[in-house]
Amino acid sequence: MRKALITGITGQDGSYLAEFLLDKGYEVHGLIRRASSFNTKRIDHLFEDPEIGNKSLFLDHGDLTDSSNLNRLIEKIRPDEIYNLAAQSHVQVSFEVPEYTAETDGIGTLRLLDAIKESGVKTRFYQASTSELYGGMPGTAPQSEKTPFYPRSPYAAAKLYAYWITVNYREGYDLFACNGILFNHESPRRGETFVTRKITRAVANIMAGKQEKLSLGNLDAKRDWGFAGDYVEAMWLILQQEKSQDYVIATGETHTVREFVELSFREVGIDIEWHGTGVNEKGYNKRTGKLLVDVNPRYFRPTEVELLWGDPTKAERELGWKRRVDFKGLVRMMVEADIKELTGESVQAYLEANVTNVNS
Ligand code: NDP
Ligand code: GDR
Repeated sequence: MRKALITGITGQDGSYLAEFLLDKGYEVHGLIRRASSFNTKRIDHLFEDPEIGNKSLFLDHGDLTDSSNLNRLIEKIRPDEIYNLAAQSHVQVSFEVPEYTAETDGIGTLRLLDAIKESGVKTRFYQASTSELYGGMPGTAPQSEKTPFYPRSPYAAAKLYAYWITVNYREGYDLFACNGILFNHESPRRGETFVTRKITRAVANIMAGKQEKLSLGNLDAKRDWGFAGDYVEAMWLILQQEKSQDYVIATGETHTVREFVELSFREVGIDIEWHGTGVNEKGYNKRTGKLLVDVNPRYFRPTEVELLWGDPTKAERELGWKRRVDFKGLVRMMVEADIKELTGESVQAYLEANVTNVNS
């Protein structure tokens, strides 16, 4: 039985990856942080499965800021594969906690790599690198493994260090260490403060009469959004190759935040009509004239990344990987899940029973 260690197992990607690896017959170990309340919501269902719970899935307390703990865990578990997904992953928050973000996302990666090197444990290491590395490089899209980096946030700068220290330990100490440069990927398990989930939750809340309107920041930002479930397969494939290398994982399409908003509301039968520009831009229900979306500068970032658009050619050719869920499918999946979570009903059933909410 192969053993994998996942840092960040309680996060969006960690939960999908744990499912994926358990399904492949791995023994999965997850690093979790001690919290004052339960933080295992995304993986609790795995423990409820008698085939998996207590047999193939194990959790250990730890933190990427604590080297002695990481050294001990690697010695104890001796994993065949390590997926380093743990991070302070919110770009806007990284402007508020830059030093902590650097400690966790940058030096945390070094701590893990060094623990592997010092332990002598033969393992394969995956680093969760990000399209944020490309940041503000003008005139370079779609972005591939060859595109230069230009980080535009404390988060991206910390991840830049993590990227290069992974390359350095690969070259210097012959570790099997790879970067997956993943573009944005979302799901019904996405954290509620990332823009996609914020939008789909707001659509569900507005439909249920629990929220008046949705306030957003930059509506013109463009992102290459895929489905997290597809992306964890790519992480695994990267570690199954003969040679350790770095790969861009993306859909090859880019869309604005505005398009994500429009499509999400369309899923529940609402067309958005935009008026005004910049901070004065507002989105109305085209049929009723009701205000549904506005812009709040508190969601602007000191430095913004305007365009991310990935070129997944290398991954498609060498890993045989391709995204299954497209942009429309992703929006539909997330809106449906949020309506179901809030009302217990499908979108169809909900719309039939609440026609007035759409039109009022
Ligand atoms: P989430 O924010 O959903 O999950 C982050 C995970 O890291 C959580 O399990 C969190 O624990 C854990 N964590 C945070 N700080 C520490 C720490 N100091 N020590 C140990 N664990 C910690 O992120 P995603 O699942 O979306 O992303 C996974 C990784 O991929 C991250 O590194 C992210 O930066 C990167 N990435 C994500 C992309 C995306 O679009 N989702 C794209 C490219 C890269 P807790 O639950 O306790 O908070
Ligand atoms: P991002 O994701 O910064 O790309 O990082 P996020 O969803 O936070 O922002 C995407 C774009 O939407 C704009 N935006 C808003 N963002 C948020 N969060 N809230 C808003 O109200 C809002 N309004 C507009 C942002 O300005 C931005 O342009 C994610 C994270 O998962 C990182 O960890 C990962 O590395 C990258 O994706 C790839």
